Amino acid sequence: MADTIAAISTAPGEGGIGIVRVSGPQSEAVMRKLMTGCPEDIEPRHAYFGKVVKDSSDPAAEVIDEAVFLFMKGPASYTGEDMLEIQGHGSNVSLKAILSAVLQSGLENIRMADPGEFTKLAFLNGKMDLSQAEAVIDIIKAKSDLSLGIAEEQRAGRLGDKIREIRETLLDVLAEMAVDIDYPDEDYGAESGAYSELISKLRWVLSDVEELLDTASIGRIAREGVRVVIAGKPNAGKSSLMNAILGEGRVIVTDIPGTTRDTVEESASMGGVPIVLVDTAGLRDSDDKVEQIGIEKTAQALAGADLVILVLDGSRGFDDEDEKVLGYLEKMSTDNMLAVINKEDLGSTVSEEDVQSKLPGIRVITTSLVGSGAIDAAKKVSEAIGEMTGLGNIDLRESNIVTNERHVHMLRNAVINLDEAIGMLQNGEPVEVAELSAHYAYEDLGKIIGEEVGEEILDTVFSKFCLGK
Ligand SMILES: Nc1nc2c(ncn2[C@@H]2O[C@H](COP(=O)(O)OP(=O)(O)OP(=O)(O)O)[C@@H](O)[C@H]2O)c(=O)[nH]1
Ligand SMILES: [Mg+2]
Repeated sequence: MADTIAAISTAPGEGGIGIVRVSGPQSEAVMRKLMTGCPEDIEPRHAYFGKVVKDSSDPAAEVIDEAVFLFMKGPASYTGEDMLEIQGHGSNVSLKAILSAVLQSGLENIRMADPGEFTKLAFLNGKMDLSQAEAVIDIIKAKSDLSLGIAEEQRAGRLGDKIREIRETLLDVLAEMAVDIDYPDEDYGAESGAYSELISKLRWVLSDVEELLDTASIGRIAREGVRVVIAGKPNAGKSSLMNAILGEGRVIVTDIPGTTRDTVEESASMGGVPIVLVDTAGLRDSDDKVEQIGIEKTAQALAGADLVILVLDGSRGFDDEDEKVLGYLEKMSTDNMLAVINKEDLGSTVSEEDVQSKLPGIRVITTSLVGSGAIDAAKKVSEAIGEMTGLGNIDLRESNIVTNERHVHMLRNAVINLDEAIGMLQNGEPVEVAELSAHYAYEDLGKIIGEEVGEEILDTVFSKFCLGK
């Protein structure tokens, strides 16, 4: 008999409800054993309310909890096997007690589930392909609307469908190559121009793969967030802006120039786009050792920035310190910069035109970060950043976005192998060799959806899951 596995599927901690999940042939028997007054005929997908005990045949059995018992008959379940959900109170203690009652029920072949094992079963039982199973982790771990939206598309099978479509085309090309290998005297061969047809078909496949690969940069942002670094001279209001965007007093703000000495990172979401916001030490020449190190860190943060918010003190005018700051931004395109002329409430001596004459093409906004101005400023900055990333209004239904590092790796391998195959045909090398490379590409793509994958890949993928999923 196949194993029956069990785990607590809800997050640890206190919750309204908590769920113990069971999958495998003994699921129904577990329900009979643990539920008092369990009906003779258990109707699948029907919610039964009852007491949870270790052994329902013992009238004196101690009650562990009251719960809803939900039995699902395979294959119409998440894993494809018979499944049982025991939905009790969200208490760590009672859930652990229910789980151990399941594990110690005396029924055969029951054990704790491994992390991700429910989803692994779903994959192995053909309920979803590997890219869909991986999307399940992404959904659980999503930190923004964008990453959730992409993961949801992938879970629905969008990426898998595209990969299957590309593979089908490639399979046709492989078949044509095989004909050429089997019947070399036929009307094929370099002279007849048949190679050029094979080449153009392989190029077509290649461009499809490359198109997917091109989305990986958006995928990275969805996964890691856009790195937005706030920079400027001391006292301009960088930390005040950071706090305004986060809506809390996260970093220290004082009127002493050089308050912020270290870079401070926080995750945020702007217009649905995941952001990693970095506050930095003000840039200036300093004799203070700690401040110098801080400034060095600012320079590093700028080097790794996707976008920079340059904060200027409008009340002080554009001075030598600002010029110094510009020096640090020299190598960066103004497309990736937002200038914020701050302290509008004190009257501004810096105009939008002044800034644009120094940094042609830069987007400029004016803010006041004191009092209620902070909310308005945060909104303005968020909107600008959302627009600059171009991700705020991305149409997920129109795009197939690759977020997963493993998928990116496989797509890159496929590109290399397709390139190789094309090159060989162009050089008039035997079709056999080119076919081999094209076949490797076919396998690379298959690995994305879980075909041609070994245990090792599966283990790596599913070990990233939490217990109970
Ligand atoms: N009047 C006015 N004061 C502001 C505004 N924004 C910030 N300040 C004040 O300016 C001073 C410096 O603000 P911070 O946010 O600490 O400036 P910073 O750029 O982080 O400074 P360093 O960390 O020293 O580089 C504080 O006293 C703030 O209250 C503003 O819009 N108007
Ligand atoms: Mg600061």
